[in-house]
Formats: sequence, structure tokens, C-alpha cells
Amino acid sequence: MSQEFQGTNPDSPLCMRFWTHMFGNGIGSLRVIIFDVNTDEDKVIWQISGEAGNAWYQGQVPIASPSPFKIVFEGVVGANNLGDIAIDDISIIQGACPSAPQVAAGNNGDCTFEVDECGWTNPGPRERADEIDWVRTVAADNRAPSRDHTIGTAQGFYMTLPRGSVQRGGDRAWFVSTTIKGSSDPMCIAFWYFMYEPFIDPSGPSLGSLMVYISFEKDGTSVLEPVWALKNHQGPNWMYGQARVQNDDDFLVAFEGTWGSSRGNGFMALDDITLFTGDCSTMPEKAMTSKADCDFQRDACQWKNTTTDSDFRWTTASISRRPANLPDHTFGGPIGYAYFDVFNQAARPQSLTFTSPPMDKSEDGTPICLTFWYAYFGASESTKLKISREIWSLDAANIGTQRPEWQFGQVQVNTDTDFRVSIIGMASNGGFAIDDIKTYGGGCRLRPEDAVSNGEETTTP
Ligand SMILES: [Ca+2]
Ligand SMILES: [Ca+2]
Ligand SMILES: [Ca+2]
Repeated sequence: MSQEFQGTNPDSPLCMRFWTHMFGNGIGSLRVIIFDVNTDEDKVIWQISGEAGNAWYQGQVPIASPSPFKIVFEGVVGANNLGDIAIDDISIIQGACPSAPQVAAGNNGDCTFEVDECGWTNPGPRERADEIDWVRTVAADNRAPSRDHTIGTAQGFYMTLPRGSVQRGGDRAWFVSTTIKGSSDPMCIAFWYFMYEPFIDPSGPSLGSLMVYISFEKDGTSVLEPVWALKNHQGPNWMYGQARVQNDDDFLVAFEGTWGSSRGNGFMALDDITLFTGDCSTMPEKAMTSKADCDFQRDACQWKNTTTDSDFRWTTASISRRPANLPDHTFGGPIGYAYFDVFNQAARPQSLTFTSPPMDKSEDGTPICLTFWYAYFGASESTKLKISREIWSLDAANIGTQRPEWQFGQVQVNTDTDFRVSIIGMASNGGFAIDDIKTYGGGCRLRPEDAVSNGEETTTP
């Protein structure tokens, strides 16, 4: 048993490395246990059973605990006394590391990809989750990254988003964990990512995106919640990513890689995934997500049409039904946005509402900035888009271009109470499309210039 350690900082767990030797047919098992000094509880974090050959090998395990703790090595004697377990050279360094060897991690989500995918899987075409698959490759077979993250050599393995089978910008690959046990204690998922676009053309970076979701069942429906998201070029090196996940029920973690239009010359890869307990913050900070964020590539996320009129509604574009051949804003694909259209000269102006999931009030009362892209078509007098309660409103008739084009909008939303955001479209002969809704902490100015606010500051509860 170790000395007593202080509780670890949730953003800075420890990595314990040690060498072990387990030889003889009577070998039992070796475990590493975290003993919580406050609650007297034991938690097995690493475990290996049986003979491992007459050789030393290195084990490692992430150590994270909110309260003071001791680390325990526990050797269990096997069926007979033929054999010895030895440990040597224990070192503890700052920073998360995936459990190793893989067999000791027990399919808990940790993976270095040196042996296999550790139970992470690629959904196939039948599951209709994605179009392509992540591929485990040795660094030597790739132009970039030229080294993996775990061992830092060309002989190391990582997961890469392949380009060969990609049909179009917007093609996605999912990578899904084994079931993670739900808990009221928050967990942290940490990983290393590589998002590199060597040549950025004048139209700007367009590598694509890497997102992390948790997926779980709630009230009989499956919910997909983004917990981490980054777009486009992030530099020519491996970068550290971290996201907080907390769910009372069992859940899956899913990485989603999506190619943008620069798929021809970009690189995306993933290595050294590890999960540990703790209330960590998002790293890098710009990868933070909110429940209202949606790029509409898969579906409308947690946004819902709440119009009661059954003739017209907010919906997602499909190949057979989309307005004015408008391409998606995110990746320039044929679909991947939400819209409504009303083309009925006789009809009175319709008012159609699109409502966000419930959003929590902020702890310190700082507002958020809601940003989005919109396009309109059929700019008659009555074509309007508003964000409730009239904190943002745009009259399409005042602008008037012929072809629908994506334009940027943003509005500050106060968060002193729990709230929802509603986007209300009005038209008798036209409509609006919406894409890439994203929220950021902090206030912001009204955009575009022609949008008006009637001064009300709160949104509908
Ligand atoms: Ca797939
Ligand atoms: Ca690796
Ligand atoms: Ca989109």
C-alpha cells in the first residue's frame, strides 16, 4: 500500500507505470486498487490473472480520485504455490494515460490501439449511422501523422479516417465504445487527436469535423448528445482532447469523424483513449458543446418542430425534398439542414415554430451567444424569421436576392433562468433554411446588420 495521496485535480489525473513479472502455472492475479481514505471504499482499476511468461513487462493505469486515497497492489495466490508475482520500478507522472496492457483494462473504453481496437466498433452500412469506417493502421503506412501517440514511433498504431472510399463532403465514420456504466459521478474521456490540412485553399479551411457524443436511452427513445466538437485544421501535431460525460443510465461513447470538402489532402486520426472519474473541463476550451448545437448532418439533433398546423412544418432536407436545390452549409453536401417552405398563394401567412431542447440557466448569469446560418427563398412581404421572444427578427422582403444564399446570424441570449430558444418562421409564399446552430459562452452583437431586436431580453420558458 502506498502513502496517502491528495485527491487529484479533475483536469490533471496521474498516470502510474510499473513493471511486473508473473511466472509459474500457479499464478493467481495482480490487481491495482484505489482505496478512498474518506469512505473506506476499494475500487479495482487494473487487473490481470494467470501466467504472463518469464519476462518483465510494463503496466500503466490512470489514477483519478476526488478525495484523498492510497494505491494498493494486491497479489492473489493461485491454485498452487508454483509461481511468483513481482513488481518493480513504480513511477507516477502527471497526465492521463490509457490502461495497459489491454487485457488489464477489461474493455473499459481505454485503448492505445497497439494490439486491436479494444472493443470499439465501426457501425456498418446496415446500421445507417455512417458512410465510412475508421481504420486501425501502423503509422509507417501513412504520410501523416508519421508517428503514433502512444510510443511515438512509426511502428505505433492509431485509428485513421480513410479517404479512399469517400464519396462526398459530409461522409461520416462512427467509432463506438462498449457500454459504459451510468453513474451520478461525472467521468472524463480523454484522447489524442490529429486534424491536419497541409494546404488551405483561398476559400478557407474545410477539413471536416471530429465530434464526441454520448448515446443513451431515455423514456424509450435514443438520445445522442454532443460532448465535444472541433472543426477543421488544428495543426500538424497530436493534440490533447478531453470531455466531461455524466449520465445516470448506461451509455455509449461515439467518436464521429466527418470529411469536409478538403478530404483530398487532409488527415484525421485518433489515439490513446482513456476514461477516468472526475468532474473535468472541456479541452481545448473551443471544443465545448451545448445541447442546442446542431449541424443537421444526421437529423435535427434535439430541435423539434412545435408547429401544431399539420400542413406545414420545420423538417430536415432530403434528396427528394429540399428547397431550391440549396446545398448544406456545413459541408456543401446535398442535404444536412432544416427548413420550412410554404408555397400556397391562397393560404394566409403561416407561422412555424422550431424549438430547442431545454437549456440550463448559467451558474454565474453570463449570457450565451446563439449563432446560426440561414437562407431564405420567396421573399414576399410576409417572409420573416424571428427568434423568440423577438430578440432577433429578420424581414426577408427587405433584402431581396434571387437565389437562396447562406448568411450568418447571431443573437445574445440571457441565461438567468432555464430556457428554450424558438425559431419562428413566417411565410405565405416562401420559407427559410437553418444550419450550423452553435452556442458560445459570453454575449455578442446582433447580426446581420438588418436584423432587429424589439428589446425583449428573455426567451420563452
Ligand atoms: Ca462505419
Ligand atoms: Ca497508439
Ligand atoms: Ca449542415
